[in-house]
Amino acid sequence: MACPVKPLQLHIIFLFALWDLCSMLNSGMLFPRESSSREIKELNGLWSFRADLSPNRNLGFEQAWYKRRLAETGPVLDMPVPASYNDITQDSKLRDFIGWVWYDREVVVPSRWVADKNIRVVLRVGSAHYNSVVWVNGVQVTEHAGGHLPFEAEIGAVLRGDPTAPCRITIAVNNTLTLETLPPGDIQYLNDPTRYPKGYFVQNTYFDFFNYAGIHRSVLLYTTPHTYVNDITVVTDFADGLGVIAYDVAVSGSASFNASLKVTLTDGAGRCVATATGAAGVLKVVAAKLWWPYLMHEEHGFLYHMEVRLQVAGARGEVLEDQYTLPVGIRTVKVTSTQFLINNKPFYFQGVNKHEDSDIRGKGFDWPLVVKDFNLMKWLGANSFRTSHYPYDEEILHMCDRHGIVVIDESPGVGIRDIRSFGNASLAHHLEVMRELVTRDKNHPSVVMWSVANEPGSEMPPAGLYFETVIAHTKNLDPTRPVTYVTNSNYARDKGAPFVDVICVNSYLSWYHDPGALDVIALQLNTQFEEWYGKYQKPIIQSEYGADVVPGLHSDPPVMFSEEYQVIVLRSYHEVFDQKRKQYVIGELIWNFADFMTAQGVTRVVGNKKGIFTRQRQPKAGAYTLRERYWRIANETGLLPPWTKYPCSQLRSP
Ligand code: BDP
Repeated sequence: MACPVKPLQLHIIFLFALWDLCSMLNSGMLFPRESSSREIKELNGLWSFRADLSPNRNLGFEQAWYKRRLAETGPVLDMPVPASYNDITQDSKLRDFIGWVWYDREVVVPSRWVADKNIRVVLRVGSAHYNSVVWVNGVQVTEHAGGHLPFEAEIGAVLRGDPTAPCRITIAVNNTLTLETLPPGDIQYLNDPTRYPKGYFVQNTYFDFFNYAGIHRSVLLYTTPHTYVNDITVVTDFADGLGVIAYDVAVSGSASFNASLKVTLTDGAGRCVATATGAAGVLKVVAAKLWWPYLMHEEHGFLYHMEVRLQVAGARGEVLEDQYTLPVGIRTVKVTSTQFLINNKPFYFQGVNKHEDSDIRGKGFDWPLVVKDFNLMKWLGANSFRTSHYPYDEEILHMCDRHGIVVIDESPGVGIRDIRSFGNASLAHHLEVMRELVTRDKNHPSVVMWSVANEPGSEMPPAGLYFETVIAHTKNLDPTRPVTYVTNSNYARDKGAPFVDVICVNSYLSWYHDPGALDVIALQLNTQFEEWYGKYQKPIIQSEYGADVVPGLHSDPPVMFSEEYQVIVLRSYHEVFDQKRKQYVIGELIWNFADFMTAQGVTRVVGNKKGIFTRQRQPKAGAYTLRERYWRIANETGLLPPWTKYPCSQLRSP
């Protein structure tokens, strides 16, 4: 008997039902895009800035600085947005400041936006570290807990309250980390009056990067019509050349009940390849072009464009429209006990770990840096990176989609090591952060796996239930992607490993363990892999390995911190990777792509120097070692067309 629904569709509809049932991702966080119905006004540039230096850091709230121009409350500085504020001035107090800082600026809002009640005016902050409160003309419009992720507020009502007033936006940001924030930290008061001045405190953190703060990503205003596309979810699959995109559109606004929706899919040349109607449906693409990773296919990073057009009848019978276009890549991801499959083909992560970090800007988004980093990754032959140790700017993920760079998308759950950070309040916040992260990044084809944490105290008793809960929650939010966390714990005592899909393990052999002993790496790494695989039978990624290098420091025989030492560490690891990647090792991510700033301490010489590039993005010897290796692996797969083949002899190696 003919089956009315084909198995492929059945599979995808099942995944979707699961997604719908569990995720409740209805409140969307669509990336702001201009369209015939949406406008954007960027608010990047110079803002007024004032750190609250009062002993309890609360003067700004006590004196209600949000009620007037910040410049009227006291002395202000020019502060660029986006940027971390820490390295902008010559003041070390500001570099290491903990507490509330205040930003404000006035904005000219097009009068049309204010006059037309059918227009929603939304204020969006790409990210601010870490906790923020936002006011418009003295009225609080939103607050948000946590950095790295966007938040927004509809401000039309405030603007219309007094259309003649200039629109003043005030944002207060607090970088204090507590045992219940992500990442966790804690404030320690040092009360010995013979050693510290009164009220002296320090911010302890459990991660190895500088605690940069401020408004790190774009701030903008955007408009939508009153009834609007609030969210879109797509899940893709394919079989026998037929691509399938199951979509679900969440509509919000007073007239959402009588909205009609048309969905049109176009290919790279703008040709329409599929259409559908209704808030949920399936687009079928004949002879579909799949989304492939860089170096896995000649045409990597292929994207279709899915235009969602929503129509509702206005009060006078006129048609009101909203239009949003989402880039979509058709691809699948699966994990077996030994492989990571993209489009049913084994994928090997030959990649890097990164940081959002650079001179002067700190963690502030910067296009030249982003584009330079993509050029370097492609030069290196890297096909992937992990967003260690927090979600990166959405523009970076768009670049990954377009360039076919595969992403392990990590939450800011870095350094959950104090037993008190496994309590209910921390867990609730972690679940909320995962919800925000999946909501933001679920449609990126480049994102193939979620990482819920880095190097937590996963041997501690509460870690089992904690990670079982966070991982199950993430799988509920997104049943289509594997979930992991990155561990450096002992394989036999790791409490969360039973719940992850892929084992991601960090080790620093001949560095933190057996420093200087290069000859133990191969043996110990082999043991590491055999033990983890033996116990869990899950594929393994070496999610960090590496060695610090002071650029330009040479030594033969190699000693720690020299360029030669890093090269030998890398080669010793590679030897073992080459044996194990024939079995169950599915990837290697160098620590780190580039040198980055850390807190001051006796183990760090102006930051962490494990980069294969300097902080200014110049290659160290290790970069050439890795480049030679990555291109050799890429060429081995036999998938590359001749134009990408790099004869290894042309690659310089020290
Ligand atoms: C790992 C951490 C990473 C550090 C690295 C190092 O995951 O954040 O920067 O060690 O010490 O354990 O270089």
